[in-house]
Amino acid sequence: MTDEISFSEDGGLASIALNRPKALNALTHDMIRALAPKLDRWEDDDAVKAILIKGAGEKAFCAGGDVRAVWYSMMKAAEGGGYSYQGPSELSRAFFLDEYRLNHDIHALSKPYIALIDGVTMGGGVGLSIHGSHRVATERLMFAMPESAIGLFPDVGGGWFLPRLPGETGMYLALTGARLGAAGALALGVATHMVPAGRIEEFEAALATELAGASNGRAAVNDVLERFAETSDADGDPVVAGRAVIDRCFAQQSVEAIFDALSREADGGSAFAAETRDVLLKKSPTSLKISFAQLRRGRDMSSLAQVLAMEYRMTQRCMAGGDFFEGIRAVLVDKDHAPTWDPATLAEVSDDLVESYFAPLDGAEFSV
Ligand code: QUE
Repeated sequence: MTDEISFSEDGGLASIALNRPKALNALTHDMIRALAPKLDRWEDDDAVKAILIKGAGEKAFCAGGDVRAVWYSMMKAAEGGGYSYQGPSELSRAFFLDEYRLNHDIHALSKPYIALIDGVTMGGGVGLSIHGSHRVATERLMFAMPESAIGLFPDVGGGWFLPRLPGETGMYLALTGARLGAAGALALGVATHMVPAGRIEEFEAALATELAGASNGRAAVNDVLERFAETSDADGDPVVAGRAVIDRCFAQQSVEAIFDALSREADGGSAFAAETRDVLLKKSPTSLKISFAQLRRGRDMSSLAQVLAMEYRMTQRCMAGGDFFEGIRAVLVDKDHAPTWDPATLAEVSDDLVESYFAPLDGAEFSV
C-alpha cells in the first residue's frame, strides 16, 4: 500500500486524505489504484453514510494528475542533457484509463460525496471533486482547468461538465485556463457551498457526529451544511464581471472566430477581451483546437461514460507525440515556462489533425 493516500472511518463518515502536500497532492497512479476499490467497498457498506475527500496541507486539494510521472515514463535521458521521446508507456496507457474509471465511479456513487476544495484544485483534482454530490470551497480555493498550457486538453470529464456550465463560461475556462476563486466557483456551480477554512475541522467533526445517528445520510449532510455554509459576494469576480463578453465571444463556431470576436471587442474598448486574447495567444494552438472540438462534441453527448471514452482516445493521441512533451518540459520539468508549440499557429492546425485526436484506438478503449 502507498502512504500517498490515507483512509479513515468515523461513525457514518468515510474520509479520504490525499497526502502529497509537497507536490500539491498531485494524483499518482498508486493513489488512484488505492482509492478505486475503497470507493467500491464504501458504496456497498451500509454503515457508511457519506464519503469525504480532502488534501493534506494548507495549499492544495489536488493540483492535477501526476503528469510529470507520465512524461518521465515515456522519455529517456539524452546524451549531452535533456530528454528524448521513446513512445507510449504502460503508465501512459493505464494512468488515464484508471483515472477516468475513478472519475466515473465518483459520478455513479449513490451516497453523498463531499470534496473539500480548499486551495489549488486543478485538472485531475477537478475530476476528483466535480463528479460528486457536494463541492465545499473555502476562501483559499484556486480552481482551474489549465491543460491548454501543457499541450493537453481539459480531461477528467471536462467535456461533460464544462459545456454544462452557465453560458459559454465552460469554453472560456477550458481555452484560457482561467482561475476561479470561491465566489466565482459558487456563481458558476463549480462549488456547491462555501465554508471558511478556519471552520473546516469543526465542519468535519459535525458531519461525523450527525452521520453516526442518521438514517438518511443526504439529509444529515445537508443539515450540517446549512449550519456551516456562508455566502460569497461574486460581484468582484472577473468571470462574473466578464460574463457578457465571454458569452458573446466563446459562442463562436471555431477558435479562429473566437479570436476575431475578442479582437473586435478589444478594439471596441474591452480590456477583458484584450487580456483574454493575450492569454490565448500563449496556449498550444493544437490544445485550443482539440479542446474546442471536445467541448462541442461533449455538449451533445448523453453520458459521462461516452465523454470519457472520447477523452481517453484524445489522451492516447496526445501521448503519441505533440505539444504535451514540450508543455510538460516547459512547465513541470525545466520550468522555463517558454514552450515552443508545433504547429505554432492556429492556421497550421488542420481539421484533419484535429480529427485524428478523436479516432478509435488500436489498443484498449475506455469502458465503465
Ligand atoms: C497545467 C496542468 C497541470 C499543471 C500545471 C499546468 C497539471 C498538473 C500539475 C502538477 C502540479 C504539481 C505537481 C505535479 C503536477 O501542474 O495537470 O506533479 O507536483 O498535474 O499549467 O494541467
